[in-house]
Amino acid sequence: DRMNKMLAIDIGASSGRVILGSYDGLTLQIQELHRFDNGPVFRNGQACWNLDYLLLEIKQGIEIAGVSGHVIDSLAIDTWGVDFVLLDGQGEQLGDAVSYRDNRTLGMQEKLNGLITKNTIYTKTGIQFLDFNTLYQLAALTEDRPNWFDSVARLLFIPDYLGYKLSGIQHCEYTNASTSQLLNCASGAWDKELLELINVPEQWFLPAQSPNRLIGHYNSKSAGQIKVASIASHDTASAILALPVTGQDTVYISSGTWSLMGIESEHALNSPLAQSFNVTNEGGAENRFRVLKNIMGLWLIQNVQKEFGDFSFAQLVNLAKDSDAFKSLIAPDHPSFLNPVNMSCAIQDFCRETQQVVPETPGEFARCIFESLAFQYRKVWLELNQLKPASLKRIHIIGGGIQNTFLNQLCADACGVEVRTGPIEASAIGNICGQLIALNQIESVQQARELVSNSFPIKSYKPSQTNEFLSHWAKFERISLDTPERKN
Ligand code: ADP
Ligand code: LRH
Repeated sequence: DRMNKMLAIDIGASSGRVILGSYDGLTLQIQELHRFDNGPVFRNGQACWNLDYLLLEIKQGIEIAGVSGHVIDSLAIDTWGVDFVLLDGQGEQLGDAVSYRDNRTLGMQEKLNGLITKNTIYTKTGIQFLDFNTLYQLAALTEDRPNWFDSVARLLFIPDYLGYKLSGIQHCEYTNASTSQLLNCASGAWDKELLELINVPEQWFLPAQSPNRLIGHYNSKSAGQIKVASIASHDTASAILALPVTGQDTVYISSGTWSLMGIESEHALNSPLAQSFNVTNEGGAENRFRVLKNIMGLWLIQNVQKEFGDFSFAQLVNLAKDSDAFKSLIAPDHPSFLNPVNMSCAIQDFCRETQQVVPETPGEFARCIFESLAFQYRKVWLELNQLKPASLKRIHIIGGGIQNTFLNQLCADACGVEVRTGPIEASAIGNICGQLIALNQIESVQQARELVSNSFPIKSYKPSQTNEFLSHWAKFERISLDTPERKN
């Protein structure tokens, strides 16, 4: 029998890659064919995504596969959540693809609070309150009402839009649509009341369809006609599909630009306790829920890296190791870190305003960021343990961030449990497994996870310095509460 070959087009907030997956019926192998930078760009005064550039890079990656002689069964796209493109009646893009980091949503949550209770929104959608949810982005847009607004015929989320540009097919995939905070978590349908509240017609949306199905074709120059699959197109959903464990005793962290930390559940956990932790219930493959929290993640170090210029991530990790422990801590999720003009200055301001030592060197910044993330992991670990008492045994980290072995160890130390890591390219691997399901080569998420576990190595980290973390826990709690105002 010949191998199945699939292309995963996985675009995170910091980089995009085209990865070839080869499946021989027993194991899966991956090979990176193309990698390109991604990040917010400024357009018309707003933080946006450069989708034309991303499309060119995607097409280039597909041609690399063709020119290398690979016969490709299918391809599929996953990206970050919440953001979207609007189309007119002719299917042409209207306005820019504004990034979730743009500040147009400032104050929108408060505005909607006057019209509907947070409790109603949470009970309906199960989605965590984040300023940048599609709900608040659309509220900001309808308030702005640019002159093209009345011409809108369709809203496509970013991966659906990129898929449309390849295949001509307009589609709405469920896992990514669920991040909008506009889907009802019980029915999976668009919530009419929420849409009316923000003056958005329901016709803009297609019904959200569960992933792992074939939806169209792409005609490439060198690889011929390739099937286009719809997989769990929210990158985090694909990453969690590729978790090499099937038990219910594991907390995952999908570690990249964001750290998405949580558990999988058959049912949405949208109780008042869950709401008090602002835990989200995003949709997963096979109608499972991703009960998780967003943590600001490696975005913090990405910015510091750019500001200091000369250091690789590996070098910053080494400098952090050589710096003093527990000198300065930040609350990673503080709004002042979402899109600051200068991250290093925002961190210094935070430390100054909370009466701590102010970091100055790259190593001191990196140490502060990694330790603070580890403390935040502990905070969320404790909350998840309250939602699932006595059942959680370890943490499993996937994604590019696991190359930071120092942070993996800090996570084990701070949480006082074993941490396992791998694979690195979890989103791309989950994307490929989704295609294998669409191609009828494997049957289920369970089988996908067994395949991942048989194909990629896993590392283990045992907790060692938990007492040191515990002795600074009260300080972390203090600075987490005592937070300065958001500046923008
Ligand atoms: P995303 O998909 O959100 O763009 P990735 O999953 O690709 O992000 O993870 C990228 C992050 O992984 C980087 O921001 C960096 O912090 C971390 N990383 C990558 N390589 C290394 C390395 N060699 N050492 C330490 N950290 C690394
Ligand atoms: C991670 C991610 C995350 C979303 C954010 C917008 O890439 O998709 O799950 O909350 O980006």
